[in-house]
Formats: sequence, structure tokens, C-alpha cells
Amino acid sequence: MDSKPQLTIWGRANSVNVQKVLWCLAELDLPYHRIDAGMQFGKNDQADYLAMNPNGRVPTLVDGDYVLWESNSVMRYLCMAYGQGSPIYPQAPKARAAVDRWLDWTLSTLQPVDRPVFWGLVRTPPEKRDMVQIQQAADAAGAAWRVVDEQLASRRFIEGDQFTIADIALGAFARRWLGVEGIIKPKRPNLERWFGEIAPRPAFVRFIAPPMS
Ligand SMILES: N[C@@H](CCC(=O)N[C@@H](CS)C(=O)NCC(=O)O)C(=O)O
Repeated sequence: MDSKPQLTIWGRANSVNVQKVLWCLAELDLPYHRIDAGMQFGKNDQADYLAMNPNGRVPTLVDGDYVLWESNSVMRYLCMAYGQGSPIYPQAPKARAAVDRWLDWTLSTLQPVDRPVFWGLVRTPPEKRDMVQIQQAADAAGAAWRVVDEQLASRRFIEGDQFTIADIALGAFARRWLGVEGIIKPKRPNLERWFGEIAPRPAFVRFIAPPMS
């Protein structure tokens, strides 16, 4: 595999799914070029973009003539292609599968309940917010975060002593959950302890910590 990749990421930097990929790239110390696309930047509804990603969603990775969409798959690919055995995506089957399940879990379980909370409180003007619906979604999100909190009760990172791309996927969503205000959230002390540990990482500071929009 080429040791000097020519990577392009399509996607706006305030998208949680783009943020995960940018964080992963930084952890792997990989150079890349990012092109704004999605929401106010448009482009993702254009034929050229849809030819790369028929979902019309961001992010999309372009690596030479190879094109890949789905943020978690992009993170896995970057680790496998350019991570040179990086511990952020362990190779042993059990350890790798344990990381993978959190990537699946964020998409299948967490994102559906995070989305209404984030959109309601960050991307909807106060006068248009349905606080009853937002709190219902927040209750469901709080229940989902309990699973993470319990896992973290006996682990430094989500899968043990090693920071992995599972911490990236969860950390990008945790920044939103812990960052929104105006809802009742259950106390999750292990989650907060873990968050305090990942938040100083330079890639988190650069890509995840900036104000939500
Ligand atoms: N499962 C996909 C979801 C992609 C997705 O829904 N991206 C959102 C942003 S987080 C999007 O493209 N929204 C439309 C837009 O930005 O115009 C992934 O993880 O890549």
C-alpha cells in the first residue's frame, strides 16, 4: 500500500460523521484534503457527488480511484490501509470485534436517539422547539448512555486500556450529549470520567470540541 496516501474527505466539519473521520485521520497522523459539502455548502445533491456516494450524505473518502462512504467503514479502512498495525483498531479477532460492535451500536442504537436531541437543541430556534419530544428523545439517549457508563465502570477506555476507534465514535457523540443544555440528563459518572480523559487529545480539541452548529 502507498505510504503517502492522497486522501480527500468530502464533508462539512460540523457533521458528527465527518468529525469521526477527521479525528481518526489525526490519530493516524495522515495527511488529507477536506472539501466542504453538505447542508449550507451543498454539493452532495449534485450528480458528480451522487456518483461517488449515491446516498447524498457526508462523509465520502476518495483515495486515488477508490471511493468509500459510511464513516465507520472509512475509519476502519484508514486503519487497515495506513494504520500499520495501529492499536486504535486492534487486529486480534476478539478485540477487533469488540471495537466493531461499538461502531455498529452508535449507528443502530445511539444515533437515532441522539439526533432529535441534537437537532432540537442546536439546530432549531428556541421558539420552534418541541421540548416534550426533545425530552422524550433525551430520556432514550440517557438510557443508551447507561450502557456505555456501565462498560466504563471497569475500563479506562471503552474496550480496556487502549484508546481505539470505538472511543472516537462514542466520543464524538458524547461531546454532543454532554454539551447540550436545557434537558434533564441522568448522571453518568463513568462516562464523564472517560470524557475527561479523551477530551484533551489534540484531535478532539481540534475537531470535536469547537462549538456545535
Ligand atoms: N451512516 C452514515 C450517515 C451519514 C449522514 O447521515 N451524514 C449526514 C451528516 S452527519 C449528512 O450527510 N447530512 C446531510 C447534509 O449534510 O447535507 C455515515 O456514518 O457516514
